[in-house]
Amino acid sequence: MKKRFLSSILCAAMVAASIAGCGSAAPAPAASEAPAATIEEAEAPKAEAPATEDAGSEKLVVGFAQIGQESGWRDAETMSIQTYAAEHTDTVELKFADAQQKQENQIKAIKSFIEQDVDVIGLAPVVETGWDQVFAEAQDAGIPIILLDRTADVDESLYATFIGSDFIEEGKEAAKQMAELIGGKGKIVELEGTVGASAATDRKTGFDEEIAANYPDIEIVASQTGDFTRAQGKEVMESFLKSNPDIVGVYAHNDDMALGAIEAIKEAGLKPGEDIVTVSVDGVKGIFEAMVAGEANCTVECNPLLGPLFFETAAKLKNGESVEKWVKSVDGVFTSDIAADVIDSRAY
Ligand code: GYE
Repeated sequence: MKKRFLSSILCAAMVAASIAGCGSAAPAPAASEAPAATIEEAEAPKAEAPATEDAGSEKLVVGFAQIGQESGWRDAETMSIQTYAAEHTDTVELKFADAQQKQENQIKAIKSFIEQDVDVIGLAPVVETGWDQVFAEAQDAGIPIILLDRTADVDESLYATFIGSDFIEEGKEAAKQMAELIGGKGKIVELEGTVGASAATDRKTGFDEEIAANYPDIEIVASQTGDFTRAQGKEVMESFLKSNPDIVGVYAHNDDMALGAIEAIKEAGLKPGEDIVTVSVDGVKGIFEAMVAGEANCTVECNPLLGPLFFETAAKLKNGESVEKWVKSVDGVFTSDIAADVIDSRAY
């Protein structure tokens, strides 16, 4: 109990520090620097461009190859991008492709953006490998690529920048939170994200390494992919529970899978949040509701509201300005103790 209390103070302090940081930070990078819960401002409609603006100035044309609709997090990101475009039709044109979870569809979309000669291509790579050729084609056509929210395993010269979180750090933080929740010992299971996705590979590496290095009495007895979806999170958790009846915790690489796992735990006649604790990543509304209901324990935030920063970065690239190779999001950690206090301020 004491530990939980301390962790809630830590969370509250982090939130306070982030809010303070938000207020004093420079406006453009603030979208990524601020915790998602406090950046609604970045999504607010901007003032219309003045009528005097050069009527002949070209719009920024951006193609974005989205992964699909696997999670609440993904939907929030899509909404952030589309809302920004809809609110800036005077300066921005968005060509949006939903690849329905398939790399081949993302590659087709990129090729079509190249044919249409867009100014900048944005991509959330469903998996890390297999991009060299199509990225080289974009480079030959003089079109910069922005990697949004997931990284690609290619030479750095093939893309302009990566905008997103540090998944290894998220995994390490999740491990610390899990250890605290279960008192440093016990058997736990891990629900992995999409096989080959940077967000899954790194969240696993960070978590597993932190446990192995610092918590010898915690054993990860099973680890399997649930593809970042609620349905598969539930399905995999059902089989975990059958073969490992004595587990005390579940770590899920995203909240949607944790929400699926919570359903499975309940159907097995156990109490999620008590008999089996949950730690997951993202910070979507659904996990806050579960925490308020006492059925989930902790989420490590990962900001999906990247639309404004994405377009601002694309505009810089079009103007030939330099951008950092990694624009890192700074995210918070939320435990059930403070969920009720912050749930209304959550923007996604
Ligand atoms: O955590 C998960 C989504 O790439 C960071 O993808 C993103 C991850 C996010 O499906 O919910």
